Amino acid sequence: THQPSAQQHGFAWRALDDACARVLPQLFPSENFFKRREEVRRRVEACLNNADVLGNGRRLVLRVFGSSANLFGAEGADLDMCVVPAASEEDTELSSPEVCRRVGEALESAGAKNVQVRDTARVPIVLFADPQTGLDCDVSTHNPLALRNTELLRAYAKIDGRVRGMAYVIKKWAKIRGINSPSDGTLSSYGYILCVLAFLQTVPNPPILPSLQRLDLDWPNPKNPDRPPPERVPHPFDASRDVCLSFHDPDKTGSLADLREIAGRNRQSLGELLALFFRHYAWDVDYRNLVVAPRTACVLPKANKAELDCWPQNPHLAIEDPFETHYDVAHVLKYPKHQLVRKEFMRASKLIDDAAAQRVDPDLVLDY
Ligand code: 3AT
Ligand code: MG
Repeated sequence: THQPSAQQHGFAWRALDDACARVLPQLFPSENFFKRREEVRRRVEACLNNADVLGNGRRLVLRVFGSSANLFGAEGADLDMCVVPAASEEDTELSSPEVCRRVGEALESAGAKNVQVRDTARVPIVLFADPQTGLDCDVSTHNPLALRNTELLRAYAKIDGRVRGMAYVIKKWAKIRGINSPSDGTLSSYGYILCVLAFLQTVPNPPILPSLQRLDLDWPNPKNPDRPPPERVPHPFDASRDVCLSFHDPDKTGSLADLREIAGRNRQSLGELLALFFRHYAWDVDYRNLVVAPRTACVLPKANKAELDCWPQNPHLAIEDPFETHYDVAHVLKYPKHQLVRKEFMRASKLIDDAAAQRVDPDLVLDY
């Protein structure tokens, strides 16, 4: 097909910028979003403590993770919550199916709707709808890595407005195109956000994002120049492994202004970045040989990953979890769903190229 000229691309990018400007204000949550969700969290926390789900009067705290806390949440998102013992030294068997079942019973007695207890899942979880607000909620009983990856995503979101802008548009696009449902074999929202982060680290020139996990090792720390290496802790579900939970948190290190200034040296617009994002995942990624890895800010060769079993050399998209480095967040994508997702990247990329060539607005179904 005819390749659009630079000037024609400019036209399509501006049209995408306009579409984003129309759509994003509808996607960003209202001011009440956090307040309403905090009320639900408190109510559920009180309910579980009243029912003494940890036993022997031990108190728990419910912590919010996922899109209600990572700055990538839209109004219709579910509320993801996780049980943490109030006294941190308590060695409660939180991952036991028993705690999960007691959570389910307590919620059922309190009138929660559609309670589903998944006590044999890797992360035991109870799904339900809050009776007062109708909000879809879930409570997992032991999920420290999800709490940590939520903090990581939140830190990235604060560095540059284009991070949130892109993630909201891609999440919405994936939902509309029907490719955002891990239970049907397509990618989770978390997976798409990791793809956006890896893209912003590696494709725009200069890069918009660093790897905060790498910066943790490299950033000068005047208070402690002889900092010990980051600590590795036992993996919460798998005693044979350990994980490193450190990352450079700009809020805690006072480096946010510096990171924003560095990101701002890149002047590419949201529309241009979206066009490049679709083209990158449609045509440029060597899916057979490479792993998308926001931990390192570069793509990793599948063949060099230590845990080879987890990284078969097939043409599927593979995404390394930032903390569970043996875990492929995209493992749910099996043939033919990986092709479906890849074809959607191609479709979007072609629509943008066609729109550029014909000077019409690209129809990514962004407006609705
Ligand atoms: P939505 O707005 O609900 O679509 P989300 O960011 O809340 O997006 P999910 O509900 O799919 O995403 O997942 C909730 C959180 O659970 C996000 C992340 O902290 C954690 N999580 C999800 N999938 C994985 C995974 N495969 N590995 C590790 N953590 C995960
Ligand atoms: Mg969620």
